[in-house]
Amino acid sequence: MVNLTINNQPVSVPEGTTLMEAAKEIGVHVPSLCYLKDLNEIAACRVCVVELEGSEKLITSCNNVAQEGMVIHTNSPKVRANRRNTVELILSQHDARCAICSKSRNCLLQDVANDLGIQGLPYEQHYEKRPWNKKFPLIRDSAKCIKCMRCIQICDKVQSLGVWDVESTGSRTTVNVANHGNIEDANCSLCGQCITHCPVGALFERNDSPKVWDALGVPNQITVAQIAPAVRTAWGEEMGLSPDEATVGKIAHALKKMGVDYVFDTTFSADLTIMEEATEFLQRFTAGELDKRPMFTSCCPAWVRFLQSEFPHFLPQLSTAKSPQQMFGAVTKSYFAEKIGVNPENIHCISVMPCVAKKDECNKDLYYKEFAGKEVDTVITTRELVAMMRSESIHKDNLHDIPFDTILEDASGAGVIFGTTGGVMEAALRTAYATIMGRNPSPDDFAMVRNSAKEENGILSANLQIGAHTVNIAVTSGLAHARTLLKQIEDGTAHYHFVEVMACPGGCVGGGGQPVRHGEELAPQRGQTLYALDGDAPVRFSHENKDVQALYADFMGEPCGHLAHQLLHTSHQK
Ligand code: HC0
Ligand code: SF4
Repeated sequence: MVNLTINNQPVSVPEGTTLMEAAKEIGVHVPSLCYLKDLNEIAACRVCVVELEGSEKLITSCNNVAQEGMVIHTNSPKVRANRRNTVELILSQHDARCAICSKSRNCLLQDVANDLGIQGLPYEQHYEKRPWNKKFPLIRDSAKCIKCMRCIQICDKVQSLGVWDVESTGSRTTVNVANHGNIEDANCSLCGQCITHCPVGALFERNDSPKVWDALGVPNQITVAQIAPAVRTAWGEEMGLSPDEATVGKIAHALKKMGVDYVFDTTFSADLTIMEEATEFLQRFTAGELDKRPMFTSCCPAWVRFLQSEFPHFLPQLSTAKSPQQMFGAVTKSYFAEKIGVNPENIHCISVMPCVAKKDECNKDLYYKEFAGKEVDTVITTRELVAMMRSESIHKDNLHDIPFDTILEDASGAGVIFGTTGGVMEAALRTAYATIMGRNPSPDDFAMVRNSAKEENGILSANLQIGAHTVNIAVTSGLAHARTLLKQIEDGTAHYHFVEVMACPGGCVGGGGQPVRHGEELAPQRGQTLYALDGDAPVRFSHENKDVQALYADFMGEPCGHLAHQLLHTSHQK
């Protein structure tokens, strides 16, 4: 252990602990704009300076480690003056029109400047506004970038994509798409992790809420909304609600208040996806189609984009099942439209997703009888949903649980856990087991697939015995982990039958469209919320979803049958 003094308090920390972490041990917060634990400890912003007694110069606390006998002051007059000057210089190169910024009220720079009492700038402001394709789902505003390098690090180290890079040198140093490229041509998966790790408003999603408001105002148009599993775990964070209070029924109520005609749960179509995907898996598995092993899940569009751009030879191994979002749109504009007697042309399908890549996935077209158009018309993120609630003056105290509309209402616990890493696999295994064995397993029999983040390389693998069959499965999240797994499959060191990949660490609960709490990775605790909902659910198997059963009986026929293929499956080739 190393003993030192911070702000006149003694502290003992293990060797190698940074000064910032040591201060945290005794409840002292040292501000920073760039620091990300284990990912970005490069002192790019220099806001985290502290005073070391006996040293002329201030030192940065995020990348200097505690040493025996150090006497540190984190907030001395000298520190405050230096920190203030640093932040003033950053602000002089930043478009600080906070009232019209996407990150206003949730911006680290705003917080630090406010905490330092900065109310004017001694420097003239200069910032560069570069052009950007505003139609792309991910937007970058160069005038807001503070060169903290977080986006570069998260994209490089966690997603192994390297979309962002440093450009120019000295005072002209900035961040841009690597190799001076365009974002459309970069291998951007649209996972949105750069957005959720940007401390300011330099990265954000395309705002599609105006499209929703417009759709709600079109006379004689029916609006149908679906709410993704992971949204329920996080929207309450922005509204001051605990996980217990922030129910999905309240989101349904809020959407109805905004004027949406029908509100459903994507969990319904997650169950439908399992019916298709588990059937497809068993067909491939029992047919011994070795060339198509492993079968990969296909419901994460960022993962699909990653394969399309970097590993196209694996595309035939993706399940052909559409994602629950797209299946929901397809069912809405076929079966549901017929049930309510409305022309699908007159339905606007809205998705509320934790995800940025879903804004791209929804560009797929549906062809059904005379209808040719989008399955899903508009996708908004959890953050956009909360912003819409605010703009409609919807207060948490005025919301209560309402049920989803019929006839796409029922939802199982298996569908709910789709929103967290391992959830799709677990749900599929529950149904695959029932199909093979003719009886349900205990719902928690496959709980061993839940903790891929705890594995050394982030890849959880297991050999499962189902009757006479041994099924080798793997689960991972984060594209760097996925890349490792693909390399293992390519070089023959790993052999699986079925693999689940979600691009965002922890799965959709940690999605790029979820609310941001700077410095906190909330995916694990949001995932626990989904497991608790599954544990309490009256139905825990996708194949026992009554409305899914009715859909097959009344309309769709058999899983993987002719109509199911037409409406619920797709090719992922680009
Ligand atoms: Fe997900 Fe999904 S679980 S990808 O994360 O499969 O976005 O929540 O909606 O489609 O259901 C996201 C979340 C979904 C889909 C579902 C899947
Ligand atoms: Fe979207 Fe979920 Fe994939 Fe993240 S893990 S890109 S939130 S579908």
